[in-house]
Amino acid sequence: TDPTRVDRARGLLFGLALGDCLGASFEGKDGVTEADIVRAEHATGPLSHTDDTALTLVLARHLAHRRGASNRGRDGVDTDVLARELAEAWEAEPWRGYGGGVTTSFRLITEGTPWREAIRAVFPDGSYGNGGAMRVAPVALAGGDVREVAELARRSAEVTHAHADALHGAVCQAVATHLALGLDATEPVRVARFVPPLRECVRSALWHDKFALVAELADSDVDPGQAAAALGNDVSAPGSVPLALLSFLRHPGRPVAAIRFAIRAGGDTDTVAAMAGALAGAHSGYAALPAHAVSRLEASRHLHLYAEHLA
Ligand code: F2R
Ligand code: MG
Ligand code: MG
Ligand code: MG
Repeated sequence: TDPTRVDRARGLLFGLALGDCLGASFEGKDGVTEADIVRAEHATGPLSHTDDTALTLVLARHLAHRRGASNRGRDGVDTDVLARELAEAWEAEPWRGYGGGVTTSFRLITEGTPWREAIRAVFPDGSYGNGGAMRVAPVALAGGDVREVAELARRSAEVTHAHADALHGAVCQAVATHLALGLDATEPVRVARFVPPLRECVRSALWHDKFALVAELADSDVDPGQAAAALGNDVSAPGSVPLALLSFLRHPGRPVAAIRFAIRAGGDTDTVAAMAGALAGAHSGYAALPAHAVSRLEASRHLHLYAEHLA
């Protein structure tokens, strides 16, 4: 049966956290097998998350507090407040595996530097890292339509990432997640439902080429290594967001398979698996996630809370 809105909201947040936690222990490792990942899924003890889930929770809380009367359009993200909230989360737990550039930005913000200045301190043209995309998924629940989701995504990412490719990555991930939320989970997933709106929201030749490749590979039997070679699997936004989308599209209705594919593709495994998990969870819902692994997630209580708020 088609999952309810709240089941999809939970699926989105728990799918993201599950991908992050499972992917984290395989970051940068070669030759990871399906059996290695299955072992990680079935182990005991808490599953701890990284910066991906930590900052997703910050954005989810930010959006949840801005629901109601002022929930339409630009009011959903207050950039000055969000920049401070993200930097405070880093300051409280700097050991969660943050990128080098964003670490400097967050330190400067906590010291009082305006965010627009702080985010160009390390990279004058801005970071093209995937940090804006990795945390953006809750925006898919806050925006009413594709246009609004794209605008909220851009605003949520620009407080750390000034480079156009980082913003494109956040828009792509948020819009794709919004589309996944709206699809009937009992029907086949068609790539043609994703590519035209993504092309419309992300106006860049580089990204249009990536979408064309994703569409081609979604109907093929490429293995994770081949997918990574074709699309990239690194910490840049264009080198990771398309791979996450492909991981989801290749495994409709099977969130765990999407996450495993993302991890076996190697490279930035926590982030690609987190983004694939958000897409797959938004589409299939919480009940489709593995109960044992989900019960071990460190942030379980807050994930439930924000899913209910944002649904
Ligand atoms: N950083 C990691 N993983 C590697 C380190 C793990 C750590 N040592 C540990 O185990 O504790 N993971 C997390 O970072 C990614 C998100 O990054 P974000 O938030 O975008 O950060 P940043 O620093 O802005 O960008 C990441 C790197 O990309 C390169 N880069 C970006 N823009 C650049 C530019 N304009 N010119 C040159 N290089 C640029 C830099 O190497 C940045 O450090 C996620 O994977 C998350 O899980
Ligand atoms: Mg991480
Ligand atoms: Mg970031
Ligand atoms: Mg990562």
